[in-house]
Amino acid sequence: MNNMADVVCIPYEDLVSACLPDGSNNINNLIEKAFGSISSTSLGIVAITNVPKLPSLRLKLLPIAQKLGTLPADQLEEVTVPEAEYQVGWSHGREKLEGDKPDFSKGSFYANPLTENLTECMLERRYQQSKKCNKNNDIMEELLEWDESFQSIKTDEELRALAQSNPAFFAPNVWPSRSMPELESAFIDVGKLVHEVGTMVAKCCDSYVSTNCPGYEPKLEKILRHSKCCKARLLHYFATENESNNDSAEIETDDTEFSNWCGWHNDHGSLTGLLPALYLNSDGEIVDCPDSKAGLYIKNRSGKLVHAKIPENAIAFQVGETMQIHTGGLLQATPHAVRGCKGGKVSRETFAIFMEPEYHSSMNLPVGRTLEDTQCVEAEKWLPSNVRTLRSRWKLGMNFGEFSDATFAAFH
Ligand SMILES: O=C(O)CCC(=O)C(=O)O
Ligand SMILES: [Fe+2]
Repeated sequence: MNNMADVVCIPYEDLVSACLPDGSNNINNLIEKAFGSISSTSLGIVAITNVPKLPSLRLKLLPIAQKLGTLPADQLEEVTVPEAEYQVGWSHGREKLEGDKPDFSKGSFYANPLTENLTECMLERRYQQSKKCNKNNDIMEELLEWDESFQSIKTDEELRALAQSNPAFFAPNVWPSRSMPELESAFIDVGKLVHEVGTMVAKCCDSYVSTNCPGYEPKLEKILRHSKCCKARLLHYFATENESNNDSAEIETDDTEFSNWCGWHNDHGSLTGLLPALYLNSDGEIVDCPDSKAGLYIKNRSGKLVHAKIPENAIAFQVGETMQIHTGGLLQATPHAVRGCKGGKVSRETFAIFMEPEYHSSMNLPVGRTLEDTQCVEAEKWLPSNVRTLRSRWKLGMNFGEFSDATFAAFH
């Protein structure tokens, strides 16, 4: 059974030209095919190909994931932050897989590529806003209107108190500067590149949604452009030991058995950027994956299980549940999981960048779209029954921080 599918691809140059101000080169048809809820084959993922500088930056970053994952325990300890609930720095065995099993199959290193310290960055912005808000400065005006924390948080102390009580959301970055000094710049360079391309993808999403929902006020691009809340995750999937490769076996029908590298889930932010994974042997050499069935799987709108193939020169982008809410379900997140590699003692390295609104951003629907459109049963039908659905974590009136807390509690 070969259920390998190419994802919808958009050359980088076409993305750039779709973002030109006159809008004549829009790619609404491709956005619908990749992300749209009305497209039955949509996988909720798109690959932007031929991104300049990507191949060299990717090859600089991903091998570091393996080196980090195999550092001695005491060095990993130095970048492990239990007070931040392992949401910055190194995290291993802290997430729960389906069935509440702790996940030891991968290690993650989390940091924000846009700012070292989200709280300080927000405080600095407040200072700028208070200084300049009477001046006729278009960018500052847009930012002031966009920044919902400015209205709901009255003093700097209030913001500091919120940050202290939500370290998983606000904790500053930590870096293994002594044991892995090359990580920081490699991580930030790729993170910023993905964020830049993601902002263009978001603009094209705005264009598609505006065409299909007259009450929509474009917000996806603004979120990506203004939000400093961006969590990137360098992933090292440990080689699976003692499992033989039985290439003739059909895909297991049991989802839990199948998703042994990364359990089934929907991403919960606005847009996730994802690099094509690199497979390495234990000497750190790049190898072809010895198991043709290993890798990223997605369930499409009709529940079909698809092995997603991301071209090597591309950055993939996936719809998150926050984007699903903000578009009233016109664009939909899709359940995905990673199947482990059997045999060959090969590890898998990748990088995911979760681009999110800030803590106080509202999670409202566009005018003209209903709750039923948004948390559409179809979008949740294909999650394994023990994975918490969107409707169980999100209620109208929540802000992103509250939604994020509810989601975090469901998976930890
Ligand atoms: O490793 C991958 O390809 C996907 C990772 C993923 O889905 C996630 O971190 O949310
Ligand atoms: Fe994911």
